[in-house]
Amino acid sequence: FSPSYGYTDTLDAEHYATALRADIRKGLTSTPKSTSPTWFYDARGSELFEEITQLKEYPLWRAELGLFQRHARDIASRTGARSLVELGSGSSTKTQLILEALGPAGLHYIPVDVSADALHQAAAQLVQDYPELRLHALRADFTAPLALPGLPDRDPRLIAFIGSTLGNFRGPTRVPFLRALHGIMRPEDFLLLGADLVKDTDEMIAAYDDVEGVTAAFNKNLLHVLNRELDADFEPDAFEHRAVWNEAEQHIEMRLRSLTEQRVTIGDLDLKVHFEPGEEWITERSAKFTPDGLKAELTAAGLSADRVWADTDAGFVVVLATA
Ligand code: AVJ
Repeated sequence: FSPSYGYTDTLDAEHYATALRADIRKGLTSTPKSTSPTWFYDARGSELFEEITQLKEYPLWRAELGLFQRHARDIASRTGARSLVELGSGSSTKTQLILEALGPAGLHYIPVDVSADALHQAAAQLVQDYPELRLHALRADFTAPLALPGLPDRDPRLIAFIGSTLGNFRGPTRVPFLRALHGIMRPEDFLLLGADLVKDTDEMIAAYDDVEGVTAAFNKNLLHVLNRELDADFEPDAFEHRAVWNEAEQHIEMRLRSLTEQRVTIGDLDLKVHFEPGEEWITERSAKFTPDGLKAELTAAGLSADRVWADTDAGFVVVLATA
């Protein structure tokens, strides 16, 4: 007997390639060059992100884990959810605490991620550990409108958007995104949000520039993805990893800095991209929040932050919001 799970891929080869090409063409012909962090997460990128979560310089992942260890029961009893939808589920490690608190028997769990490998790995393990869990993995880009696979009409749903993934949205796009989430929620549903807070600049930068160079490898993995997926000829050694705090926009920027003047060919785009010596390409933005700012954004999206759990040492909050 091997327990099974459902799987829907909304990012079939064609969708993935179309979205990748559009983003890379636009991003590498803009000034400054700037691309979406979505493309980091192939199998290797997902593995490197898992390593990042274990770094001493990256306390946010553990801070959120601790908040779930302390408050999962409270979250479960406040929501009474029988369906859990997780956006950007990755390895689903932390989600297990929520699953267990909600009661996995008969619970519908919909992990949503762009990485097929991460989804299959997590799903296979979860259905083995919780054979009565009704798991349906959804490979999708959750920044686009989401069609959820059949969930029971009755019973409240919990949408989990944890790990400070909301930080990947730029300021002006966050409220529209949250409003779209509000749009797929019914009055009885809940949103569980994890967000990293603004703190000491050096601490924030260190979280994206660890001494072991794991984050640098994660950043440069983008070049390997583009070489493979778009027939490009990026030379990873010709770029340097950088992490910078953007005070005006309240986000960390991960950048790839071109060490020399160079011209890169992206075969599948029929595009040659020129880099000045020292030119910096923004590969990810990771916004940091204040509790009041986050509440204001939720309110502007029609949501209300009913409960906030904080780790004040690490500077991280988990918010439970209602529609
Ligand atoms: C998964 C988007 C929350 O921004 O902290 C970690 C990704 N990038 N180190 C973050 C990431 C570099 C992470 N998020």
